[in-house]
Amino acid sequence: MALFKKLFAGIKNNKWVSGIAKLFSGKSFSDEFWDELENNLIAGDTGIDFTEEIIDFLKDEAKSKKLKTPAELKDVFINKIVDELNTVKGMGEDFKLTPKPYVLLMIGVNGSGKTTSAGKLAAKFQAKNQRVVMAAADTN
Ligand SMILES: Nc1nc2c(ncn2[C@@H]2O[C@H](COP(=O)(O)OP(=O)(O)OP(=O)(O)O)[C@@H](O)[C@H]2O)c(=O)[nH]1
Ligand SMILES: [Mg+2]
Repeated sequence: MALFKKLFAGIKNNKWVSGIAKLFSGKSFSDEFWDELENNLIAGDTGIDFTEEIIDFLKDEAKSKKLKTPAELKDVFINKIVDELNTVKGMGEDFKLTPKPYVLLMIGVNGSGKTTSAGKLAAKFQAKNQRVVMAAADTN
């Protein structure tokens, strides 16, 4: 759980996170609340299938637990995301940067964020005094 505390502490000032937090401070479960939540999740890369799963799950929880306000649903929402993150293989584990040279291969469809993620990783490694070399390649 320490990982998620760190993760949430690191992103608490993020615009997207504060938008979601604001949404969950709303007064009622209006259609607007569910629409806004759906839009925010999709904009936050949650993916259409998982977004639908979250919304359906939260609607069921709100109904079965007779919740009246989004604030009462906030912890249920957070736990749902944390449970999903916990299913990701290697979640929370550090990269083991051995043996040297340590090679990371980024593969993905066009525009899926490879270069951005490579840049973020390179910055992290450099901050730990690792030397980073980047190389790009393409299929033909
Ligand atoms: N929402 C969101 N956008 C991202 C993320 N990472 C990258 N982007 C944006 O997605 C767009 C494409 O990112 P790139 O890093 O250029 O993707 P790429 O896979 O290297 O793209 P190609 O080299 O063209 O295949 C840019 O506008 C990025 O700002 C992310 O984690 N979330
Ligand atoms: Mg790229």
